Amino acid sequence: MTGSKRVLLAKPRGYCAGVDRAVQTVEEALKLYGAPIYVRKEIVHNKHVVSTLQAKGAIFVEENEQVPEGATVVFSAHGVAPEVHEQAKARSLKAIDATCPLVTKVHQEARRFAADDYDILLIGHEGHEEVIGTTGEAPAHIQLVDGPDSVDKVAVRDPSKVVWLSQTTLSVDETLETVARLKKKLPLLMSPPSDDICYATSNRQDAVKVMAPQCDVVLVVGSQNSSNSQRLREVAVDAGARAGYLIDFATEIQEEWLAGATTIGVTSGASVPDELVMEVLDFLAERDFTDVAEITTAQEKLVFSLPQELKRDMKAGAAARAAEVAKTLS
Ligand code: 10G
Ligand code: SF4
Repeated sequence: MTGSKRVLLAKPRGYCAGVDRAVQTVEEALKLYGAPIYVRKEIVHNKHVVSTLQAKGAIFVEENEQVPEGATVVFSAHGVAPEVHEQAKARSLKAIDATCPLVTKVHQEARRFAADDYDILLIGHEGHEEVIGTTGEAPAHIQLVDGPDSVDKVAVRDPSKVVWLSQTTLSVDETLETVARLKKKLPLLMSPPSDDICYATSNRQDAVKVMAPQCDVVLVVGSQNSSNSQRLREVAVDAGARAGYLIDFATEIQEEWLAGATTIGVTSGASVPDELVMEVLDFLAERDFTDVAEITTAQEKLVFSLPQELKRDMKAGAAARAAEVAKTLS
Protein backbone atom coordinates (compact mmCIF):
# COMPACT_ATOMS: atom_id res chain seq x y z
CA MET A 1 0.00 0.00 0.00
CA THR A 2 1.82 3.16 -1.18
CA GLY A 3 2.19 5.85 1.48
CA SER A 4 2.13 3.60 4.53
CA LYS A 5 5.58 2.15 4.05
CA ARG A 6 8.51 3.85 5.74
CA VAL A 7 12.21 3.44 6.42
CA LEU A 8 13.91 4.43 9.65
CA LEU A 9 17.60 5.12 9.14
CA ALA A 10 19.86 4.96 12.17
CA LYS A 11 22.42 7.66 12.84
CA PRO A 12 25.24 7.27 13.77
CA ARG A 13 25.93 4.40 11.38
CA GLY A 14 28.79 3.40 9.09
CA TYR A 15 32.41 4.51 9.16
CA CYS A 16 33.98 5.30 12.51
CA ALA A 17 37.09 7.44 12.89
CA GLY A 18 39.40 4.42 13.10
CA VAL A 19 38.07 2.87 9.89
CA ASP A 20 38.21 6.15 8.02
CA ARG A 21 41.84 6.54 9.06
CA ALA A 22 42.76 2.95 8.13
CA VAL A 23 41.18 3.11 4.66
CA GLN A 24 42.80 6.50 4.01
CA THR A 25 46.12 5.07 5.14
CA VAL A 26 46.04 2.43 2.39
CA GLU A 27 44.84 4.96 -0.19
CA GLU A 28 47.54 7.47 0.71
CA ALA A 29 50.23 4.77 0.77
CA LEU A 30 49.19 3.70 -2.74
CA LYS A 31 49.45 7.31 -3.94
CA LEU A 32 52.77 7.93 -2.23
CA TYR A 33 54.69 4.72 -2.86
CA GLY A 34 52.74 3.33 -5.83
CA ALA A 35 51.16 -0.11 -6.19
CA PRO A 36 51.42 -2.70 -4.93
CA ILE A 37 50.98 -1.97 -1.25
CA TYR A 38 50.68 -5.06 0.92
CA VAL A 39 48.07 -5.14 3.67
CA ARG A 40 48.28 -7.72 6.44
CA LYS A 41 44.73 -9.07 6.99
CA GLU A 42 41.64 -7.24 5.81
CA ILE A 43 42.26 -3.57 6.58
CA VAL A 44 38.69 -3.53 7.95
CA HIS A 45 36.14 -6.35 7.87
CA ASN A 46 34.21 -5.25 4.82
CA LYS A 47 34.11 -7.04 1.46
CA HIS A 48 33.43 -3.89 -0.56
CA VAL A 49 36.25 -1.91 1.06
CA VAL A 50 38.69 -4.76 0.50
CA SER A 51 37.77 -5.29 -3.17
CA THR A 52 37.85 -1.54 -3.86
CA LEU A 53 41.36 -1.26 -2.42
CA GLN A 54 42.43 -4.40 -4.30
CA ALA A 55 41.33 -2.75 -7.53
CA LYS A 56 43.56 0.22 -6.66
CA GLY A 57 46.61 -2.00 -6.14
CA ALA A 58 46.48 -3.24 -2.55
CA ILE A 59 47.45 -6.88 -2.03
CA PHE A 60 45.91 -8.49 1.03
CA VAL A 61 47.95 -11.18 2.78
CA GLU A 62 47.49 -13.20 5.93
CA GLU A 63 51.03 -12.97 7.27
CA ASN A 64 54.23 -10.96 6.89
CA GLU A 65 55.99 -13.93 5.27
CA GLN A 66 53.82 -13.40 2.19
CA VAL A 67 55.20 -9.88 1.76
CA PRO A 68 58.38 -9.60 -0.37
CA GLU A 69 61.44 -8.49 1.64
CA GLY A 70 61.76 -4.71 1.79
CA ALA A 71 58.19 -4.04 0.58
CA THR A 72 55.61 -1.81 2.29
CA VAL A 73 53.01 -3.44 4.52
CA VAL A 74 50.05 -1.86 6.28
CA PHE A 75 48.77 -3.48 9.49
CA SER A 76 44.99 -3.57 9.81
CA ALA A 77 42.83 -1.35 12.04
CA HIS A 78 42.19 -4.24 14.45
CA GLY A 79 45.74 -4.15 15.82
CA VAL A 80 48.64 -6.58 15.90
CA ALA A 81 50.72 -8.33 18.54
CA PRO A 82 54.25 -6.95 19.11
CA GLU A 83 55.72 -10.05 17.45
CA VAL A 84 54.13 -8.97 14.15
CA HIS A 85 56.18 -5.75 14.29
CA GLU A 86 59.29 -7.82 15.06
CA GLN A 87 58.66 -10.16 12.10
CA ALA A 88 58.26 -7.14 9.84
CA LYS A 89 61.58 -5.73 11.04
CA ALA A 90 63.28 -9.08 10.47
CA ARG A 91 62.05 -9.03 6.84
CA SER A 92 63.09 -5.37 6.42
CA LEU A 93 59.50 -4.44 5.65
CA LYS A 94 58.40 -0.85 5.71
CA ALA A 95 55.52 -1.21 8.18
CA ILE A 96 52.70 1.30 8.47
CA ASP A 97 50.50 0.63 11.46
CA ALA A 98 46.82 1.46 10.83
CA THR A 99 45.73 0.14 14.23
CA CYS A 100 42.94 2.34 15.55
CA PRO A 101 44.25 4.57 18.37
CA LEU A 102 41.38 3.29 20.55
CA VAL A 103 42.67 -0.27 20.12
CA THR A 104 46.21 0.92 20.87
CA LYS A 105 44.82 2.34 24.12
CA VAL A 106 43.62 -1.16 25.13
CA HIS A 107 47.06 -2.58 24.22
CA GLN A 108 48.65 0.03 26.50
CA GLU A 109 46.30 -0.92 29.34
CA ALA A 110 47.20 -4.59 28.85
CA ARG A 111 50.94 -3.82 28.97
CA ARG A 112 50.55 -1.66 32.05
CA PHE A 113 48.51 -4.17 34.08
CA ALA A 114 50.78 -7.03 32.99
CA ALA A 115 53.82 -5.03 34.13
CA ASP A 116 52.10 -4.67 37.53
CA ASP A 117 51.61 -8.46 37.49
CA TYR A 118 47.79 -8.40 37.32
CA ASP A 119 45.76 -11.25 35.88
CA ILE A 120 43.90 -9.71 32.94
CA LEU A 121 40.49 -11.03 31.89
CA LEU A 122 40.00 -9.99 28.28
CA ILE A 123 36.33 -10.09 27.31
CA GLY A 124 36.11 -10.76 23.59
CA HIS A 125 35.44 -13.22 20.82
CA GLU A 126 37.81 -16.12 20.40
CA GLY A 127 39.84 -15.96 17.19
CA HIS A 128 38.98 -12.31 16.41
CA GLU A 129 42.04 -10.40 15.16
CA GLU A 130 41.71 -7.67 17.76
CA VAL A 131 41.69 -10.23 20.56
CA ILE A 132 44.73 -11.99 19.08
CA GLY A 133 46.58 -8.67 18.86
CA THR A 134 45.73 -7.53 22.39
CA THR A 135 46.53 -10.94 23.88
CA GLY A 136 49.90 -10.83 22.16
CA GLU A 137 50.89 -7.88 24.38
CA ALA A 138 51.03 -10.08 27.48
CA PRO A 139 50.06 -13.68 26.71
CA ALA A 140 51.15 -14.96 30.12
CA HIS A 141 48.86 -12.53 31.95
CA ILE A 142 45.78 -12.51 29.72
CA GLN A 143 42.94 -15.01 29.60
CA LEU A 144 40.01 -14.72 27.24
CA VAL A 145 36.44 -14.54 28.53
CA ASP A 146 34.19 -15.16 25.54
CA GLY A 147 30.80 -14.08 26.91
CA PRO A 148 28.89 -14.68 30.16
CA ASP A 149 28.94 -18.47 29.82
CA SER A 150 32.74 -18.64 29.91
CA VAL A 151 32.95 -17.00 33.34
CA ASP A 152 32.82 -20.39 35.10
CA LYS A 153 36.12 -21.38 33.48
CA VAL A 154 38.01 -18.33 34.77
CA ALA A 155 40.80 -19.08 37.25
CA VAL A 156 43.14 -16.41 38.64
CA ARG A 157 46.28 -16.48 40.76
CA ASP A 158 45.29 -13.72 43.20
CA PRO A 159 41.61 -12.62 43.34
CA SER A 160 42.67 -9.23 44.72
CA LYS A 161 44.84 -8.48 41.68
CA VAL A 162 42.68 -8.94 38.64
CA VAL A 163 41.34 -6.54 36.03
CA TRP A 164 39.01 -6.90 33.05
CA LEU A 165 39.59 -5.34 29.66
CA SER A 166 37.62 -5.88 26.47
CA GLN A 167 37.51 -5.95 22.70
CA THR A 168 36.27 -2.59 21.39
CA THR A 169 33.36 -3.90 19.29
CA LEU A 170 31.32 -6.00 21.71
CA SER A 171 27.66 -5.85 22.63
CA VAL A 172 27.47 -3.31 25.46
CA ASP A 173 24.65 -5.20 27.22
CA GLU A 174 26.23 -8.63 26.94
CA THR A 175 29.52 -7.23 28.25
CA LEU A 176 27.72 -5.73 31.26
CA GLU A 177 26.28 -9.19 31.93
CA THR A 178 29.70 -10.83 31.61
CA VAL A 179 31.21 -8.27 33.99
CA ALA A 180 28.37 -8.76 36.51
CA ARG A 181 29.00 -12.52 36.47
CA LEU A 182 32.74 -11.98 36.82
CA LYS A 183 32.21 -9.62 39.77
CA LYS A 184 30.07 -12.20 41.50
CA LYS A 185 32.93 -14.64 41.25
CA LEU A 186 35.70 -12.07 41.85
CA PRO A 187 34.34 -9.20 44.01
CA LEU A 188 37.67 -7.33 43.90
CA LEU A 189 37.80 -7.35 40.11
CA MET A 190 39.04 -3.99 38.79
CA SER A 191 37.46 -2.24 35.80
CA PRO A 192 39.44 -0.68 32.93
CA PRO A 193 40.57 2.91 33.56
CA SER A 194 38.26 4.01 30.71
CA ASP A 195 35.70 2.27 28.49
CA ASP A 196 37.26 -0.25 26.11
CA ILE A 197 34.08 -0.67 24.05
CA CYS A 198 34.55 2.35 21.82
CA TYR A 199 32.27 5.33 21.24
CA ALA A 200 31.40 4.14 17.70
CA THR A 201 30.31 0.68 18.83
CA SER A 202 28.11 2.01 21.63
CA ASN A 203 26.67 4.89 19.59
CA ARG A 204 25.62 2.54 16.76
CA GLN A 205 24.01 0.15 19.25
CA ASP A 206 22.20 3.01 21.03
CA ALA A 207 20.69 4.23 17.74
CA VAL A 208 19.49 0.71 16.90
CA LYS A 209 17.93 0.35 20.36
CA VAL A 210 15.82 3.45 19.72
CA MET A 211 14.94 2.50 16.14
CA ALA A 212 14.35 -1.26 16.33
CA PRO A 213 11.21 -1.33 18.55
CA GLN A 214 9.39 0.58 15.79
CA CYS A 215 10.57 -1.76 13.01
CA ASP A 216 9.20 -4.94 11.48
CA VAL A 217 12.58 -5.73 9.98
CA VAL A 218 16.05 -4.26 10.50
CA LEU A 219 18.60 -4.50 7.70
CA VAL A 220 22.19 -4.13 8.88
CA VAL A 221 24.71 -3.48 6.14
CA GLY A 222 28.00 -5.16 7.02
CA SER A 223 30.11 -8.24 6.33
CA GLN A 224 29.68 -11.54 8.11
CA ASN A 225 33.14 -11.34 9.72
CA SER A 226 32.46 -7.86 11.10
CA SER A 227 31.97 -8.21 14.84
CA ASN A 228 30.37 -4.82 15.38
CA SER A 229 27.96 -5.33 12.46
CA GLN A 230 26.92 -8.74 13.80
CA ARG A 231 26.26 -7.14 17.18
CA LEU A 232 23.99 -4.52 15.57
CA ARG A 233 21.83 -7.29 14.09
CA GLU A 234 21.57 -8.99 17.50
CA VAL A 235 20.81 -5.70 19.27
CA ALA A 236 18.02 -4.98 16.74
CA VAL A 237 16.31 -8.30 17.43
CA ASP A 238 16.81 -8.00 21.20
CA ALA A 239 15.31 -4.49 21.08
CA GLY A 240 12.12 -5.73 19.43
CA ALA A 241 12.52 -5.92 15.66
CA ARG A 242 10.63 -8.91 14.27
CA ALA A 243 13.71 -9.89 12.28
CA GLY A 244 17.21 -8.62 11.59
CA TYR A 245 19.41 -9.41 8.59
CA LEU A 246 23.09 -8.73 7.96
CA ILE A 247 23.84 -8.06 4.30
CA ASP A 248 26.88 -6.93 2.35
CA PHE A 249 24.89 -5.53 -0.57
CA ALA A 250 21.33 -4.49 -1.42
CA THR A 251 21.19 -7.32 -3.96
CA GLU A 252 21.17 -9.81 -1.07
CA ILE A 253 17.83 -8.59 0.27
CA GLN A 254 15.18 -11.26 -0.22
CA GLU A 255 11.68 -10.15 -1.16
CA GLU A 256 10.09 -12.42 1.45
CA TRP A 257 11.90 -10.54 4.25
CA LEU A 258 9.84 -7.48 3.36
CA ALA A 259 6.50 -9.26 2.98
CA GLY A 260 3.89 -7.60 5.20
CA ALA A 261 6.41 -5.12 6.63
CA THR A 262 5.46 -1.47 6.89
CA THR A 263 8.54 -0.16 8.76
CA ILE A 264 12.05 -1.22 7.80
CA GLY A 265 15.03 -0.12 9.90
CA VAL A 266 18.38 0.36 8.23
CA THR A 267 21.82 0.75 9.76
CA SER A 268 25.42 -0.23 9.01
CA GLY A 269 28.53 -1.36 10.82
CA ALA A 270 31.58 0.78 11.51
CA SER A 271 33.44 -0.63 8.48
CA VAL A 272 30.71 0.13 5.94
CA PRO A 273 30.85 2.95 3.38
CA ASP A 274 27.57 4.87 3.25
CA GLU A 275 27.19 4.33 -0.51
CA LEU A 276 26.18 0.73 0.31
CA VAL A 277 23.44 2.02 2.61
CA MET A 278 22.23 4.38 -0.13
CA GLU A 279 21.92 1.38 -2.46
CA VAL A 280 19.73 -0.32 0.15
CA LEU A 281 17.53 2.79 0.31
CA ASP A 282 17.24 2.74 -3.51
CA PHE A 283 16.25 -0.94 -3.40
CA LEU A 284 13.57 -0.19 -0.79
CA ALA A 285 12.33 2.89 -2.64
CA GLU A 286 11.71 0.72 -5.71
CA ARG A 287 9.35 -1.27 -3.47
CA ASP A 288 7.44 1.82 -2.27
CA PHE A 289 9.48 2.40 0.88
CA THR A 290 10.04 6.01 -0.13
CA ASP A 291 9.42 7.75 3.20
CA VAL A 292 12.81 7.82 4.97
CA ALA A 293 13.27 9.30 8.45
CA GLU A 294 16.64 9.47 10.17
CA ILE A 295 16.74 8.49 13.85
CA THR A 296 19.64 10.45 15.30
CA THR A 297 20.87 9.61 18.77
CA ALA A 298 24.36 11.16 18.75
CA GLN A 299 26.62 13.41 16.71
CA GLU A 300 30.12 12.14 15.97
CA LYS A 301 32.97 14.50 15.21
CA LEU A 302 36.05 12.46 16.12
CA VAL A 303 38.79 12.35 13.48
CA PHE A 304 42.17 10.62 13.86
CA SER A 305 45.28 11.79 12.09
CA LEU A 306 47.11 9.36 9.80
CA PRO A 307 49.90 7.13 11.20
CA GLN A 308 53.08 9.13 11.97
CA GLU A 309 55.28 6.99 9.72
CA LEU A 310 53.04 7.77 6.73
CA LYS A 311 52.66 11.46 7.57
CA ARG A 312 56.45 11.79 7.76
CA ASP A 313 56.87 10.32 4.25
CA MET A 314 53.99 12.40 2.88
CA LYS A 315 55.69 15.52 4.21
CA ALA A 316 59.07 14.48 2.80
CA GLY A 317 57.42 13.69 -0.56
CA ALA A 318 55.73 17.10 -0.64
CA ALA A 319 59.02 18.83 0.25
CA ALA A 320 60.87 16.93 -2.51
CA ARG A 321 58.20 17.89 -5.05
CA ALA A 322 58.39 21.56 -3.99
CA ALA A 323 62.21 21.49 -4.36
CA GLU A 324 61.83 19.98 -7.83
CA VAL A 325 59.41 22.74 -8.86
CA ALA A 326 61.75 25.42 -7.44
CA LYS A 327 64.65 23.89 -9.42
CA THR A 328 62.74 23.98 -12.72
CA LEU A 329 61.69 27.58 -12.08
CA SER A 330 65.21 28.80 -11.25
O1 10G B 1 33.81 -5.17 14.15
P1 10G B 1 35.10 -5.75 13.81
O2 10G B 1 36.07 -5.68 14.95
O3 10G B 1 35.04 -7.16 13.30
O4 10G B 1 35.80 -4.87 12.68
P2 10G B 1 35.27 -4.06 11.43
O5 10G B 1 36.46 -3.91 10.55
O6 10G B 1 34.06 -4.62 10.86
O7 10G B 1 34.87 -2.62 11.99
C1 10G B 1 35.78 -1.68 12.46
C2 10G B 1 36.31 -2.10 13.74
C3 10G B 1 37.60 -2.33 13.97
C4 10G B 1 38.67 -1.95 13.06
C5 10G B 1 37.97 -3.02 15.22
S1 10G B 1 38.56 -1.91 16.37
FE1 SF4 C 1 38.42 2.41 16.45
FE2 SF4 C 1 36.04 1.86 17.50
FE3 SF4 C 1 36.30 2.10 14.93
FE4 SF4 C 1 37.39 0.04 16.17
S1 SF4 C 1 35.23 0.46 15.97
S2 SF4 C 1 38.29 1.24 14.57
S3 SF4 C 1 38.00 0.99 18.10
S4 SF4 C 1 36.64 3.73 16.44
